[in-house]
Amino acid sequence: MEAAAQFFVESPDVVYGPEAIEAQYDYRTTRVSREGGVLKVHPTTTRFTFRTVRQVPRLGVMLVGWGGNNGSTLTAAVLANRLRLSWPTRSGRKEANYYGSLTQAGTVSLGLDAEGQEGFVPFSALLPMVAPNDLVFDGWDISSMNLAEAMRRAKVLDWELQEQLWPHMEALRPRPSVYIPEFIAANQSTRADNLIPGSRAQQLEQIRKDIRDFRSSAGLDKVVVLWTANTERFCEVVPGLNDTAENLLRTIELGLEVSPSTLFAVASILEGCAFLNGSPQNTLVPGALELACQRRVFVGGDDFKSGQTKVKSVLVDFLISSGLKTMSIVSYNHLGNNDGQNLSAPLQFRSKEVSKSNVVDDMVQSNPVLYMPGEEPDHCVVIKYVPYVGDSKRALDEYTSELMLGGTNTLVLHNTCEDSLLAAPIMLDLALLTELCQRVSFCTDADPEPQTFHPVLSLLSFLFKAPLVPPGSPVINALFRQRSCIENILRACVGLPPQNHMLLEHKME
Ligand code: NAI
Ligand code: DG6
Repeated sequence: MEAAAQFFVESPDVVYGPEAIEAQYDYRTTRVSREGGVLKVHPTTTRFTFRTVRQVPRLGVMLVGWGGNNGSTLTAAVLANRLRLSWPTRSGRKEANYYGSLTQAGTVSLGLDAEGQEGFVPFSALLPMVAPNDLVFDGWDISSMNLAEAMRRAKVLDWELQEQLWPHMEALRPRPSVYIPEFIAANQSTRADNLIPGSRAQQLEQIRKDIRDFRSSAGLDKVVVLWTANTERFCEVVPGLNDTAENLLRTIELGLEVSPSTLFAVASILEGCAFLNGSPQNTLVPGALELACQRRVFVGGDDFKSGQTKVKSVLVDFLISSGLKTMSIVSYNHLGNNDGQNLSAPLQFRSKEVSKSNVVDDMVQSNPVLYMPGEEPDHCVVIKYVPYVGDSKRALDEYTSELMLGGTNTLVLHNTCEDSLLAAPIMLDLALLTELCQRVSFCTDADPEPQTFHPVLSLLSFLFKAPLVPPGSPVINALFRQRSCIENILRACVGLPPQNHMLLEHKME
């Protein structure tokens, strides 16, 4: 990859110090109140000071499910880029890149020059970010396969690329993990040959030791933990069991019901490491969220937003915001990788169905002209396991909307692509953006005490199907609202106004 383009903001509000970038920023927003059926709108301005530490750390990423399709593909992608690999294919020579990563392959417009040309920089140039090629990987898997064998098992990458990567991945071995059979599909049991023995409390302790061991043996400043293991069934939230941090820790101590993913979340939080959940299940039960808030550790989730859902969160936003009344969404997909096999079991499918189904709620609720209170489109999600197609997922969608004067508009989409090649760059962005957020602090004129973002890191919503947000905060699913949130917060950190697309200077005589 090219080195990130550099830019500086020349403004009395922005100071580039040796340790940090400090920016004064006026946050202009509106507050709404309802009086007698009338909305009263109050513009407000809050003066913020953002501070971003410039020194990027040596960052380690621990993947739970490291030997899976996503885990092995992400590791391969970073190695292929670091080693600048290229390989022949039947359609010509390909070179390693980070396509699909918002931070590495997305850009931000910084404004217009005198000729009306826009100046773009990569997203990663907005603020100092860890370079993906510098990431160090480790992780756990219930399957003992080394990462080279796991890459071969995944059948995602071209053979020639696999051959080049093999010697670099052979020595990478997942650490043993926690296997509780009732949380994932029974068809996964043959993989489970790499397990942490002992009680839940001993398993928790072992995971914590693994994190500490990785941090010290690899000479890391920070570690982020990311769940990319199999989708689990939902876990019942039970008062006394997992509803508070104290109860959850006691549950682990007593060996009562806790999912493997929650055990990993608790271990990460106790080690002060951010934890991100790439699968749909409710890993971050209330007790885990409370623990994260108590320890001021970032958590994010749930379920990577990679393909079909990403398109849905653009298309339905487009339809409803254009004034078309979408009444039926039918999403069908089939895939043949191990994720698909796990999702062929009803309880694991149910976790995914829930996460895929709630993604248009905010768009429907945004338009009371079209939808009466409580009215919503039919929304059906089907997933089928078809081994032959492997990681190459097929997604078929049908959107039916009402037009004026009784008309009907039906859109049909068919998307085919390697699922893991969509997920891997999202995992990368999650690690890089989470780490960046750990270096940002801010205060306001009214509250000069520096603070960090809320531990439930909703800024990551762009990357998740079912974004977790702090209590009371709205859930945003619309993709470009989510993207604007990240872009505008990063812009604020260098004292730039939000991107408003008004181009007023070109609308005057
Ligand atoms: P995969 O089945 O290839 O990999 C999962 C790995 O997790 C396997 O190697 C398995 O042995 C391991 N595993 C299972 N339980 C474990 C445990 N308790 N501890 C450690 N390892 C464990 O699946 P893939 O395709 O890599 O997907 C991973 C997850 O990401 C799935 O939950 C999937 O639903 C989710 N996801 C994938 C997306 C994609 O586009 N590929 C998008 C959104 C979510
Ligand atoms: C079947 O849907 C497999 C799933 O794991 C998906 O591939 C994954 O959740 C991605 O879903 P989407 O809707 O973002 O493409």
